[in-house]
Amino acid sequence: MQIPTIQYLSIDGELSPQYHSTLSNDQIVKGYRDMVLTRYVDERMITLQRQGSITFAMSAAGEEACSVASAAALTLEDWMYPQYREAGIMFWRGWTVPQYIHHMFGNREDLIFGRQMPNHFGSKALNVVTVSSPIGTKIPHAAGCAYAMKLQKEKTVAICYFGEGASSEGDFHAGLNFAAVRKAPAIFFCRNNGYAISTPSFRQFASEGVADKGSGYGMKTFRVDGNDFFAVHEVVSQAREHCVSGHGPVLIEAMTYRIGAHSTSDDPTLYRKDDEVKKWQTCCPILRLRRYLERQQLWDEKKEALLIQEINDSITKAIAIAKETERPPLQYLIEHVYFEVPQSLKEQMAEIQEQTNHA
Ligand SMILES: Cc1ncc(C[n+]2csc(CCOP(=O)(O)OP(=O)(O)O)c2C)c(N)n1
Ligand SMILES: [Mg+2]
Repeated sequence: MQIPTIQYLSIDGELSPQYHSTLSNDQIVKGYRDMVLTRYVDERMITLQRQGSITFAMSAAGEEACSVASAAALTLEDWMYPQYREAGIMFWRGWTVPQYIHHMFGNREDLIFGRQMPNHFGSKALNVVTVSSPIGTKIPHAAGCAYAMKLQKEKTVAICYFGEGASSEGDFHAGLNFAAVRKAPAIFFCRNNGYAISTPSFRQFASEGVADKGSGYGMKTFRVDGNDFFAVHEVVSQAREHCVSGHGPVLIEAMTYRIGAHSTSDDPTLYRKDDEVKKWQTCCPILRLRRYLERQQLWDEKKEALLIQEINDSITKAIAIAKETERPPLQYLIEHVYFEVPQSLKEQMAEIQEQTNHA
């Protein structure tokens, strides 16, 4: 049985009459601004990596609606478990450009003091659990977090973002099954962007998609156009309502496309055709929302030019400051992790310090 894809916004920015927005114009404009900001920050970070200023960068190009529109449907008390293409959730929740760029440099102002790779952000204040590289490992964590919320009778949800590639991990199956059986208020948000690095989704699973698996585990499931800001917002709002009403978890498969490379360590020209990328560029979630805003006379060329100027200036300023900001002290490598630093790590640190002194 084919699960239909929910869509409300056409490529030309026309909204379906069946859709009734619960978003204010201010929220829609904020969503647009945060999506554009995500796109520009990503582009500049890739350039910085090429210049040798940062070690690594990943981009959410083409997938910005997934993070920003879903974040817009949640409350600040809801916990988020992002993968690494979800910078948009950070901007929606109020992270500033300098905070993001300090993180990308892993310097002393980075909240996690460079202990993680770039794009592996997190913030306790924003209820965003730090990204970790091993794919899919956050899925059972989010299921457990949601179950704890249920036991504590909190009217909140935990959302976990991952790619379609993560659905091949054992953690995906364990996490979904646990959440379904325990009726945990968890939203599993799968960005099906067509690829897991170089592996196309048709080589990833024999099922029609990821959504079928939600039905298999007995949970409410949606498939949505992931490049449609309104449709993503609507299904996440409905999923949240379903969760907090005690009906158990929800799986969302957001159909989208990774326009850029997997990361700065990848060359996608080796495994996919340019035509495919060009086709998807016409469905760009940012362009679609801009066309909608222009139709509503909420946006125009002048506002666009001002926004781009503002974003570029803030990024340029933040990069200059991040470049001048000290690295975290070396001993932070072993501090703030254990309650008491183990002897073996103290010895390793002494060895590193000795070598640094002689260098
Ligand atoms: C357990 C594990 N296996 C392999 C990797 C290497 N790896 C990093 S990202 C990635 C692809 C993930 O694809 P997907 O889940 O579709 O997310 P996307 O990058 O497309 O957003 C792989 C295989 C990893 N980080 N962890
Ligand atoms: Mg993928």
